[in-house]
Amino acid sequence: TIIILGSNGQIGSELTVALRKKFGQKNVIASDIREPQSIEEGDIFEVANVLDKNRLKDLFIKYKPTQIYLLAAMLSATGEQYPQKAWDLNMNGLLNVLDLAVELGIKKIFWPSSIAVFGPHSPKIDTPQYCIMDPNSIYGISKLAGERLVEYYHAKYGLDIRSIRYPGIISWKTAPGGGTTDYAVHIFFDAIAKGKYECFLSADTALPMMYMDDAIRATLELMDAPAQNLTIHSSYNLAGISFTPAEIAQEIKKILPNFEMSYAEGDPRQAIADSWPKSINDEYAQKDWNWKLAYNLEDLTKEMLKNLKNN
Ligand code: VAH
Repeated sequence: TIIILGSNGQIGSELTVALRKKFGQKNVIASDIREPQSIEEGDIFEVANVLDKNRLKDLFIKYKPTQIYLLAAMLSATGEQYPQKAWDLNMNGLLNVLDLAVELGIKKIFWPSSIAVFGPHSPKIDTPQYCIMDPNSIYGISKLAGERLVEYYHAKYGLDIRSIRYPGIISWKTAPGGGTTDYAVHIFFDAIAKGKYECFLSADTALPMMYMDDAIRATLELMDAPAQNLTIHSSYNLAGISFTPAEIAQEIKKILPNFEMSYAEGDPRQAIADSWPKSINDEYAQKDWNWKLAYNLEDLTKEMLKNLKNN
């Protein structure tokens, strides 16, 4: 069986659907701190707080998972409002899963990192797998510490834990919660609903982004890769596509000519975005597990507007 912790989130909700398709509905247990809005007939859901180690242990003993996906975390913007909670959730949630996986012999774990692990002194363009990493958001600090932990648990206990440094992820099914890259999701919702969007990042703020379908496929392909091919045991860079708010607005205008973009000044998320890379080098993902991106900015824009129009 497969357990996803944080199954209600932006990635978790779509990963749960993909895993049920891949492994069968009966073999996938979705779990989050509260019940989701809707549970389909036959779906298995368990309420659990990843900070409640005993509850997690009960779940792991009950379902004997061969894989665990830990998606529960507090993202960058919310983390700056509640730094102690962000650190507690992101670090102790991970430690609970790592220690229980060692204790119970759970074979494979997926844990997401982020481009947020890079900071002001990291190279901004074509950021490499290995470089200076001085994150200055609590979320980025917790993800960098998490990467050090997962590499340690792999080396010390032989844990097969795999990870991706996700760029900003763009999707339409579940709204993101408290991220800095969320503008690239909200812009589509507002373009359809209001024909205009006021962006909280400046027009020239380039960030690495990725369409959700690519992010989910990358996750499953990494988890399916033969362990002996993997040379990175912290977290794999994944490049996605880099664009600015002005560029994505331009792409939307090709389909919705009357769309109007405006920019708000002084949003605290600007400083977080400015500390992150503009583009990422993912040669290790290409080499170790043959990663290939499918959706470019044009494809992503078409998909998002098509799905939101029909949704
Ligand atoms: C955030 N969406 O904005 C997340 C992600 C790279 C960005 O980590 O915090």
